[in-house]
Amino acid sequence: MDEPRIILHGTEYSGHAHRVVLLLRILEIPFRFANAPDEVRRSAEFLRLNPLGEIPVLQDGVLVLPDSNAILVYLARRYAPGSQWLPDEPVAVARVQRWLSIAAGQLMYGPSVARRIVQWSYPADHRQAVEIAGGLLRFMEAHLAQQPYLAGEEATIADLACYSYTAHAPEGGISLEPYPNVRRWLARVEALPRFQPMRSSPLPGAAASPG
Ligand SMILES: N[C@@H](CCC(=O)N[C@@H](CS)C(=O)NCC(=O)O)C(=O)O
Repeated sequence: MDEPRIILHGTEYSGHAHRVVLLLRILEIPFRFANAPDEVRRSAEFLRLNPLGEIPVLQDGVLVLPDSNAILVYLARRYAPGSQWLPDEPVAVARVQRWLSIAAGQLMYGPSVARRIVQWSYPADHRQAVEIAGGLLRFMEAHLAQQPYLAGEEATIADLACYSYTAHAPEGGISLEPYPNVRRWLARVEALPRFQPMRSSPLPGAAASPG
């Protein structure tokens, strides 16, 4: 069988990589997943792909593109132009961008960091991460009372960007029980075509890092 044109460097515990996997599967784009744990990310070969040493990185032919949200934007425009996943209309695309910013902001420094602390002993302040997560989840709960998806009536890359670390917040000691609208939204994302869950974290200390 031919090698797929697209390679996604990530790990199975990385929510940043998982959001890209979700879109690749929804759009039925063939790809190869290249596992890139800590030691790979520190290699000279990987640092040539992303000098920041972070996953995910997408390779599409000669294109090398790091950063999960940049990759979502690229894939939506390149492989699904004019689709619901990244609308053209100015206000609609700005609404999507708002949630991509939240995914790189409060979602990262709240639920994602809390999970890294609990599962992989990441050196950061758990209390602060829980506080950030609480503010975000309360906002999402109110927001999702008004609309089914984060950027409006249809699923977009905003939902994919925010799904993985929200769904796995309990692995960071953050309960989703108080947030029924958030849980209904997670179920909507899980009902999207070819949805595949992210692997649950191992017990604390079982792996060096999420990636
Ligand atoms: N802004 C980046 C952040 C990605 C990120 O934080 N990736 C983590 C793994 S989930 C990473 O590779 N961290 C560096 C490390 O752990 O060595 C993105 O959205 O892709």
